[in-house]
Amino acid sequence: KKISEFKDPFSTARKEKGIGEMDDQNDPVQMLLRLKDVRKTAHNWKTFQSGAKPGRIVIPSEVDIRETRQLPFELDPPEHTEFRGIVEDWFKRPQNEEYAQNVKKQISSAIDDAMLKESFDMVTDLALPIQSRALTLLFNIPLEEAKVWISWGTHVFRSEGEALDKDKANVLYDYIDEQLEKAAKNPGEDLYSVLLQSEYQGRKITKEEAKGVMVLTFAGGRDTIINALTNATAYFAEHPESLNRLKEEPQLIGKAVEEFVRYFSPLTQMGRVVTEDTYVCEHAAKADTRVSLCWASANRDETVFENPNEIQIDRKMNPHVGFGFSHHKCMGAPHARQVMKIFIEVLTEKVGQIEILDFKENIEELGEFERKVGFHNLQINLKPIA
Ligand code: HEM
Ligand code: EMZ
Repeated sequence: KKISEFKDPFSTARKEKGIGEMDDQNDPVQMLLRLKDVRKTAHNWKTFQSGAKPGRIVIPSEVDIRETRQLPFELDPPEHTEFRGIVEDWFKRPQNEEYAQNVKKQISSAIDDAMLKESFDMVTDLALPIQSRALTLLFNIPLEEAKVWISWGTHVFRSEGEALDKDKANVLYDYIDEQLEKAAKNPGEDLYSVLLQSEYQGRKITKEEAKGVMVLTFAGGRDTIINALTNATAYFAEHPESLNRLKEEPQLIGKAVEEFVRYFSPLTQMGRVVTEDTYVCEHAAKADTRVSLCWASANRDETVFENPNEIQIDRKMNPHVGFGFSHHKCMGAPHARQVMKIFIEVLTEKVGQIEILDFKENIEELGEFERKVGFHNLQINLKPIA
C-alpha cells in the first residue's frame, strides 16, 4: 500500500445519493458530493450564504472560538464584491517575477539545510517554515517575523487531533491586534498598513475589519499549503519517475500543481447556511441549517474526471474546485500556486532521492466518512543529486 495514496471515501455516497451527512457540534451538515451540485450551490449565494454568524460556515464550526468575521470570506454580495475588490490586487502580487525570485531564494535555502540532515519531519521542519517565510512576502514584512509564526504550529485554531483550541486562537488574535496597533501608529508598506488606509463603503476600514482579513490569511493559507507540500513530497518519494519527468519537462510543473490540488484537495469542504427552505440534490434543506460544498469529493467525480483516483501530472482537462468556485474562489491561490510550483522546481533541481522513514496520517472524521487530508508527521531523508 502506498503512503501517498489518498483514497476517495465519498464515491459510493456520491454515486448513489449525491449527498452525505455529518454532525458537527450538534449543528449537522448535508454535504454536497457531486461537482455539478457543488458549483451550482457555490454560485447561489442568496440561498446558500457565507455571511452567517462568524465561524459557522467552517467545518468544524468555529462559532465558539471566534467572534471576528473573516473578510472577504464571511460576506455575501454586494458587500463581498466591494470588499474583495479592495484587497484582490494585493493578493495577485505573487505573480510578479521579483516575488517569485524571493520565494525561490527562501525555498532553495530551506531545502539546502534539510539535505544536510540525516532525517527530518517534512511537516514541521520544512513545510511549516516554507509556508511561514513565504507569508512574510505576501505581507511585505521582514523575514524575521516568520520565527514567531513557526512557533504556533501547523494550524492556528486546532491542535493535533482536530480539537478546536481557544487558547491557541487567542494567541493569534492578540498578536494581530498588536500588529495593527503598530501599523496604525507608524504606517509602512505592509499589508496591515495598506488595509488600514483602504476605504470601504466610503469610509476607512476599521481595525476589526482589518483583523478579519489578517485572521483569514493566517488561518486559511496555513495547513492547506503545508499539506499540499507534504503530500506532494510523499508522492515524489514513491514516484521518482514523476520527479524526473518534471526535471526533463519543467513546463509541466504548473499542470502538476493543479493535479496535486485536485487529488489532495487540501481544503476538504466549506459550509454555507441555508436562508430559505429548499432542496439539495432532492433532499430537503431547511432554513438556518448548514450544507457543505465538498471540494474533495467533487474533485474525484467520475462523471467529470477520467481515472479520478490516479495522479496524472500532465492531466489535460482539469476543471477541479480545489480552490473553490464562483464568488469566493481562493484569493490566496496565486501565492499558493507560486509556492507549490517553486517548491517542485527546486526539488527537480537539487534533490536526487526522497526516502520516507516514518509517518503518521492525519485523518479527518466526517460523520459517515473518514478522509486522509495529510500527515501529522512525515519523517524523510533527502539526498542531493549525485
Ligand atoms: C478561499 C482553498 C491557500 C486565502 C478559499 C476557498 C477554497 C480555498 C476552497 C473557497 C472557500 C469558499 O468558497 O467559501 C485553498 C487551498 C489552498 C489555499 C486548497 C492551498 C493549496 C490560501 C492561501 C491564502 C488563502 C495561501 C492566503 C494567504 C483565501 C481567502 C479566501 C480563500 C482570502 C476567501 C476568498 C473570498 O471569500 O472571496 N481557499 N486555499 N488561501 N482562500 Fe484559500
Ligand atoms: C478559515 C478557513 C478559510 C478557517 C478559505 O478557508 O480555513 C480554515 O483552516 C480556518 O480554520 O477559520 O480561515
